[in-house]
Amino acid sequence: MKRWTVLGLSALWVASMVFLPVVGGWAAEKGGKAVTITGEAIDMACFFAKGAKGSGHEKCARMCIKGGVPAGLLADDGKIYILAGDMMENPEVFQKAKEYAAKRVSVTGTVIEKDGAKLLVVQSVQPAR
Ligand SMILES: [Cu+2]
Repeated sequence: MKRWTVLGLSALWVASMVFLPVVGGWAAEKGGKAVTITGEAIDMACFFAKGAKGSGHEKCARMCIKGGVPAGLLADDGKIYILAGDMMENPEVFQKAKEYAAKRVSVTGTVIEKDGAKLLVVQSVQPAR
C-alpha cells in the first residue's frame, strides 16, 4: 500500500468509528429494506490502489482489514460497497464479516447511498455458495 493510501484510509477508518453508530441507528430508524448481495469481501486499500483481490490476495486482505483498513464488498455485478456495522444493534456480525477477507460471501443488510458511495450496513453474512 502506498503511504498516502494508508493515511487516507486510516482517516476514513477513524471517521467511520465515530459516525457508524449514528449511521447504524439511522438505517434502522428509516426502516431501510434489507437486501442480500453476493460478491467478494475485499480490503479497500489494496483493491482501490492496485485492484488486488481473489485467493492470491487473501493473506494481505486479512492483514489490511485486521489493521483497520475498511472492508468492502465487490458485488458480482461490479458494484463496490463499503461494509459498515450497526454498532448499537449488531456489532458482532460486522466483526464476523471482516473474517471473510478475500472470500465469496452473501451479505444481507441495508444500503445507504450518498454522493456516489454505497454503504452496506451488515445484518448477516454467510459464505456464498
Ligand atoms: Cu491488502
